[in-house]
Parts: sequence; structure tokens; C-alpha cells
Amino acid sequence: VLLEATGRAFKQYKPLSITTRGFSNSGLPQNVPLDVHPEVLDALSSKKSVVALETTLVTHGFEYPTNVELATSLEQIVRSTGAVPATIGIVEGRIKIGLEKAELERLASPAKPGSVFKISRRDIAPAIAMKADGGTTCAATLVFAALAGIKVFATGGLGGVHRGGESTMDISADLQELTRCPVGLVSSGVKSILDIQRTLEYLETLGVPVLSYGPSREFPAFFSPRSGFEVPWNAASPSIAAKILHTQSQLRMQNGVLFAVPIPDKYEAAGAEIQLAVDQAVAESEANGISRQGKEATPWLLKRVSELSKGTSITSNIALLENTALIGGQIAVEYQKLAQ
Ligand code: PSU
Ligand code: MN
Repeated sequence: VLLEATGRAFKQYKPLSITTRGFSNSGLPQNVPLDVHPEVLDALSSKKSVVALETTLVTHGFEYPTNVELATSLEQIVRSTGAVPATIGIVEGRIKIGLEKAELERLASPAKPGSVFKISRRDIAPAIAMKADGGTTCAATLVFAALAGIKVFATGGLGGVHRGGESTMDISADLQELTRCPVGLVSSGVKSILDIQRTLEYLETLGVPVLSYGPSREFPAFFSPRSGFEVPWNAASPSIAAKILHTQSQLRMQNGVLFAVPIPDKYEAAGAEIQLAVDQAVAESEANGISRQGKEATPWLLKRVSELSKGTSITSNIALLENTALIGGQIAVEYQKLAQ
């Protein structure tokens, strides 16, 4: 059964190009540094719902011990829906699909500061070859979710086109990755540290379906439920979202789908305040050159926004992550009903 479940994902999945000779009878590749947690393996082989979770938010998004508490709470929320969580990261050069508690601690609180890398697609092979530790971004988490045959991935913010991206060319690899991995990514949209309009344009160019989740077609702006930009479709319920993923799978489409879930309304007022901190942080990053320092830009901006908003952004960020974990779990459960 697992051969069927994951073998299919491998065959369709070209980017890592593992040859069929590399598969064991269980359908997972041999001789690659990949550890699937027994609970996740059991879920995949018995066709239970699984939700992938990322670890850049653990390694570069939140401070210790908030990061561990948050990762644990997201796993519990996924479980509350009946799905199995698979928190993905790289530990000592091994890809982990589902983390043990000690592994999560190791990523969340490194022995040496700066020894845990932020891993996007381009960093995967170097990090593995050098036996490094790393938190996986949306891009790398999509790669590994697709590799394992996981169909739903819940996170907070997807990367996007940075403000000023038309001259810095800072466009997150997360966007491109959504063209390669047949996974439904449930997020709260993209952060207002980014250029939301250009991000939506770019996703349109890439052919990635973008849906707002819920009754409205307004794309959410992470800290705020509203961005002022409409998208062409909305998914009103978990079952509609699941049906879209299933349709893509039936059509053997290789791209992902973005479901953008607004932060609950009660955070709207806080969102307006955080926006002021965001604007200031972006202006500072342009003045001090951080905006031209590649992968440092996003973590720096997030940290600065949290300082300037006196932690309000952290509370909102946790709330929206918990919300996407819940909805991700619900979508995964509905998807499994269709995939039986
Ligand atoms: N949004 C957050 N916190 C984060 C990130 C996004 O609220 O930690 C991370 C995600 O893992 C995302 C990555 O994939 O930042 C994007 O980074 P970049 O812009 O360098 O591609
Ligand atoms: Mn970038």
C-alpha cells in the first residue's frame, strides 16, 4: 500500500530524481538520508491523513522556548482533527519527516548560535552532504512533503516578492516550488513585509492556484485578515479545498495549491498597528542594506517587527499558525476520504 502511496509520488516527482532502482519495497528511497517517523510511516501506509509542518519558524522565526511550545502545539492541533502531524527538518544531515522531541529541541535551541541553517531548495544537498542541522522553509518543506506523498502542509506565511523586488530581484524560492510539488499549502497569505500585489501576479504567472479560504475572495495579509487584493477563487470549506487537491491529483498536475486563511477577525485591530511596525522595519532594512542580503532579509524583518510592535506581532503570528494547523488538518482529513 505504501508502495502505491509513495511510489506514485516519487514517479511524478522529478526534481529530486531518485531512480526507481533506489526504492525499497516500502516505496521509500534507499540509501538516502531520510528518516520517516514511525507514526508518520504508519499513517502513510494505512492511508491516514498527514499534515506537514515546517521548521524555519522554529529555527529562524521564534525564540526559544516559544518555538518549541509552538511547534508542539501545532502538532497537537493537527492531531485534534484526526490527522497525523509530520514536522519536517534536517538533523545532522538527515531529512526528518516527523521529529522526535530531542530533535525538535536540538533545532530550536542550538548548542552553538548560528549552527542551524535556513534551508531552502538550493541548500538541501549542501546541508545534507555537510551533515548540518537546518530548519526547512516552505520551499524545502514542500520538496520533502511531496517526496513522502504528503498532500497538505500548514504554515504561517509563505515567502513572496519582497518590496523593491523589481530591483533587488528578491523573490522567495517558495513561489517557484509551488510549481513543482503537488501539495496544498495552507497559510495566512504572505506577510505585509512583502509586496502582496506582485506576489499574486507572480503566482499567476507560475500557474499556481491561489484561493482565499472562507466566505470572502479577499486575499489575507498575514497579520490582518484583509489585504485589499481579491483572488479569483475562494474555498468555503475543508471539503471544497480537498476536492480541488484531489482534482489536481486526478489530472496528474504537478503543481501545488495555495489556500490563504485569514487570521481570525479579533486580531484585525492589532494587525493595523503591526502594519505601522512593518512599514518602519521595511524602511530600516532598505536604509541599512539588509534588504539586499538575501536569506537574512526575512528573519531580520520579522525580528524587527516583533521589537517595534512590542511582541504584539508574536501573539498574532501564533494565533494564525494555530488556525492554519487546524484548517490544514481538516483539509487533510477530507482529502483522505476522497483518496480512499
Ligand atoms: N513567514 C513567517 N515566518 C517565517 C517564514 C515566513 O511568518 O519564519 C519563513 C518561511 O519558512 C518561508 C521563509 O518559507 O521564511 C521565506 O524566506 P525567504 O523570503 O528568504 O525565501
Ligand atoms: Mn529571499
